[in-house]
Amino acid sequence: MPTSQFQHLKMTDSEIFEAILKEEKRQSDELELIASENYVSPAVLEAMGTILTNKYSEGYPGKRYYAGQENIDTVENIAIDRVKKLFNCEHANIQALSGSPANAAVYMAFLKPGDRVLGLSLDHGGHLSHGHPVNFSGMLYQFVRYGVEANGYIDMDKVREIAIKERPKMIVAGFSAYSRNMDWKRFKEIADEIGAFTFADIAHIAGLIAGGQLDSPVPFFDVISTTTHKTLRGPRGAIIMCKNKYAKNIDKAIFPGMQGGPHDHINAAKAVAFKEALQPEFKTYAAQIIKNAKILASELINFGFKIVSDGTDNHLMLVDMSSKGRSGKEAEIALEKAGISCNKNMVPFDTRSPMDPSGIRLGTPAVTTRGMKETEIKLIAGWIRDAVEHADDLSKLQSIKNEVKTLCVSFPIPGL
Ligand code: DSN
Repeated sequence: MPTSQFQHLKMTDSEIFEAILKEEKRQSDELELIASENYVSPAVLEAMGTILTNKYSEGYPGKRYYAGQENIDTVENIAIDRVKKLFNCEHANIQALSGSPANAAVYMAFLKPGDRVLGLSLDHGGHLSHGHPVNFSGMLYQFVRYGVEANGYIDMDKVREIAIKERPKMIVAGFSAYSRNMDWKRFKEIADEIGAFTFADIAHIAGLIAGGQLDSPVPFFDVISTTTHKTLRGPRGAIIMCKNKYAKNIDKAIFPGMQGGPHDHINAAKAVAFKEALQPEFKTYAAQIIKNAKILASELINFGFKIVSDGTDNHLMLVDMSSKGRSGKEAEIALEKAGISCNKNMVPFDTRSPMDPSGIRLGTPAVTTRGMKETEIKLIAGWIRDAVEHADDLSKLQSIKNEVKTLCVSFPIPGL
């Protein structure tokens, strides 16, 4: 429902109402190229805003610590069944509150503090929760790292060399800024050579896997986590999937290990999103995300931008702004002034800092949800070029912003 129709909020809390209204307008009038963001359907939004938020339901369906769970159990069982169908996994826990807590639960289920884990470096596209020293994962566990090569690809022979030398107890495969296919089978073969557990964090690409466009780690890996709000297009949250033999460990790690009461309103919205992702249209959506990303990458390359690994197999790309004499931060700011959101990002082997890196990360899940295709993506690529090349020209940025708004009005976000 459009925010303007929220009669109660408008009456009781005009400050918050106004802020939400303005954010709705910002999202409507501007282009979202942050690779991890998306727009949920009105049905997902409705489920999130329900009285299920009033309930406490520690435990799992049929085994709760509080009374009054018959409807909550129905919701959770439906959500679990849908995840199993969507990803063809043996066991699913849908209670994780978000990606990092899900990953914390995975580590808790499989490791002891101090155990050695192999993961992709954050500055080569990994994630904070894959062992960065400022994150709980890097503080509690002894992470060793693999990275990408100069060509921007992970070299699986190098991963094997590091794994054999370091003998980690777990290998983590997953990323927040890597644009190439993951060789899940090879990761598993390497892990088997050294007796390590395999953990895939598919937060970024879960929707592309569910939509049948990318290979799945589920047949090979011991445990898989994903957030539900990126390409999967659900509410903010996460799930964990694993082989049946690890089900108890994962469930115990989530509750009582990590979390208290699950967020039942969010779990209902997850179930709604999983149903949407099971529809044939979702496959078309996932395929279009990748088509759009490939078009965006090739247009930008034609305009003289350097893209890490020279292209993409998924929904995202890293653009090295030094190819245009800009920093990532300068590009992010110029694009924001032009009505285009993205995030500054380190590129592999970056000599700059995380707060002022060389690159930006771009992704197509959100613009694809709006229905944008090749024609619109080409326009967007042109605006990116113009904004970056005229980053100091405020009137140019404003004129791009006006054009962005005109395009956005023709491709409204769902439910508005
Ligand atoms: N913040 C997410 C992203 O943008 O990739 C990862 O946690």
